[in-house]
Amino acid sequence: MSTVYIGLGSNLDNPAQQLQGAVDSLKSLPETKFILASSLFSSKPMGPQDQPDYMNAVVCIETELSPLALLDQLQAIELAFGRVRKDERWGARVLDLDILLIDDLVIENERLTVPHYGMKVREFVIYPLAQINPELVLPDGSNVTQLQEKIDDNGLIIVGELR
Ligand code: ROI
Repeated sequence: MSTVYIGLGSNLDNPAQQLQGAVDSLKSLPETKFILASSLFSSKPMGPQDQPDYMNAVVCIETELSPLALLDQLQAIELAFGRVRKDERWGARVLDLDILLIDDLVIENERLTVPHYGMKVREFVIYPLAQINPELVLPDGSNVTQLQEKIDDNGLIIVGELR
């Protein structure tokens, strides 16, 4: 059994509804127990600014799925919920599900990098993570609450709760 943290993000097609739909799907993953979800956070886009604000959240699950089997499941959920019509926006995903952490594992292969690249400097990952587990320590020994204290919130706000 592995404890896994997953980052959720959306900025298109009713982002709050996308994230709730994703949580509903995560709750019915095989061989998996849903542990808890952070609040729903609104965040300013990282990267190109000519796009809508994001909704972000982090969830914790316990799973018997292997890392790549879990990745397959998450990519299937992204496809089912996330895709917009090709003529609207090429390749745009309205739902991103990122594996952030799997126990203390460090994984670097073609399909999957864990811990998630860049998570330590993204307020929309670290704040929700610190909310659901302030004691959490990353494989490199850094504590999530200490990371949070170092990162500007960049206007991040709690706008609701996930069911
Ligand atoms: N910015 C925010 N605030 N939230 C995201 O989930 C997010 N995802 C992305 C990029 C484009 C990096 N910016 C983001 O993929």
